[in-house]
Amino acid sequence: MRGTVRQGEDDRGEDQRGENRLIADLVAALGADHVLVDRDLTAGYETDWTGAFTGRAAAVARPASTGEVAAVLRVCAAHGRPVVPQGGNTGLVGGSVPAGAATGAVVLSLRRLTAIDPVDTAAGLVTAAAGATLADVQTHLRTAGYTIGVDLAARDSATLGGIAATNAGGERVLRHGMTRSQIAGLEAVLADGRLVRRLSGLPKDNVGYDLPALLVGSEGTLGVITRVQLRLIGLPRARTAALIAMADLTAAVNLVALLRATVGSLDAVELMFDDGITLVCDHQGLPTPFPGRISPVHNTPYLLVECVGRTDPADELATVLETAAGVLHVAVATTAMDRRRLWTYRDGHTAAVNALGVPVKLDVAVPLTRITAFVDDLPALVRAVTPSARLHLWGHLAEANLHVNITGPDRDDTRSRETLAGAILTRAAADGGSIGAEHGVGRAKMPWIGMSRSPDELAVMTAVKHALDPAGLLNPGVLVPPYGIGRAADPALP
Ligand code: FAD
Ligand code: 2HG
Ligand code: ZN
Repeated sequence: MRGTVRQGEDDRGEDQRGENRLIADLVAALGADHVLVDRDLTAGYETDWTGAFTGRAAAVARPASTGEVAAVLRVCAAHGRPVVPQGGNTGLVGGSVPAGAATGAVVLSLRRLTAIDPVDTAAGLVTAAAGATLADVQTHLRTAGYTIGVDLAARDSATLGGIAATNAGGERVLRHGMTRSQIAGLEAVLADGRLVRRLSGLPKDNVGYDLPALLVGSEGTLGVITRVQLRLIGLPRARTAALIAMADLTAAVNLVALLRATVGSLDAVELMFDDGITLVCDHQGLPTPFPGRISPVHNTPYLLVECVGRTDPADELATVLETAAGVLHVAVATTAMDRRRLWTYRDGHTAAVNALGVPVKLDVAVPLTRITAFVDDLPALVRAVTPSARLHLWGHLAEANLHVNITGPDRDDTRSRETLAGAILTRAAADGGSIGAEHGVGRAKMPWIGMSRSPDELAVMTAVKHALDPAGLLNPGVLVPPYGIGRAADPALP
């Protein structure tokens, strides 16, 4: 008995010495100021934006260059220590924090890599370090008369590296596609410190596998992105936004098709509902866009449509809206201030929902032909699991992407939360949809990944992961089952 206790003490002593050596090697690589171990300093890196995922980190490493990122990864590889890359920590699927299989990992924060290169107008590109925020890049470009085709409400904190790593969608996908289609190149460091750099800026460079495309959307599991090169878009001279209250969701879906077919300047079509707008108004102390509720009975759907062009697109949009079926009310905004006011109703949803408690957060795609039936059936699906739960719905209608948030179940009521998620994701998959439309899989969607990817596809993903990160150190538990040091072997391994 005493021997066993002593053995346990020996193990703990050895663990502590190992921990000390890891920290000492990280400090040797970055300096003591940029290796955080004090709980007060690490806490903000250990819990995700929603508050649903949390775990202790061995340390937070804050490199300031690609070379320092490589040094951190070499130290972690030598110690067999998992690494969780982190940008702005605005991710919504728990992939940016050291939770679950990544507990005890080193959080590798990219936030000190903030350099943005001068705009390359000849090539039509901008290159920036991974830790630059989307808002900083947008501001940098605006002064030169450009923008990029990615935009989302977390722009002030979300980083280019995080946006690339999650292949973020956002509010401009209709015209510009998701992040992957806007990335011209990138630089990344692999788990063992090797570098992949594809930043030539050449539009034609067709030599071999498209490694940047593979790293985009890899959620920190294949490499740490250190630089991102994006295609520029000329800043539109004129913009018009319109908030449109619709008779019902079917009319809204039909209007999307009509706008797509007839309004060349169409840039965004976002979906909200009356109760979501009311929630945002209550949360931010705003007036409702139209006086009172549109309908005392129905939860009226709204479209927020934006058009952009060299000349004012307002007339083009108005002409279509005047005769479109199911349009109840329209508020048009042409000035920057009025447009911002309308977008606040849209962009305020995530924060307003989080203020009610940690939501069950789902991000599905459902074919537009089935979306009305899916939305109609949701309240009963939710009630069947948690009668008192509150359902919040909004999304990117042109991409058939619905954000389904449910508040009510306690953060620790894992059973209700997983039953709810399972029921809704099963329905989305049965309708030919996706369980993860734009936020990624992270830790949150791992139990259901098999609903959207076949066993063969999952085996190929696992093989790719093993090829790039054989020790399984990068973001374990995300996208493929964890394997490697101290973990059960992955049964999917050959
Ligand atoms: P983090 O949250 O830090 O990380 C996200 C994932 O990427 C993690 O798995 C992490 O390990 C990995 N990662 C981060 N940086 C790197 C790197 N340099 N190299 C390798 N891996 C890395 N998402 C959308 O798609 N569309 C939206 O409309 C949208 N709106 C949002 C609105 C709000 C209010 C919030 C809070 C979030 C929203 N998101 C949206 C989710 C989130 O903002 C995006 O996924 C964003 O791209 C994450 O960027 P980040 O820098 O915060 O990454
Ligand atoms: C959005 O489009 C974001 O608002 C966040 O993707 C969605 O909070 C959410 O569920
Ligand atoms: Zn979204």
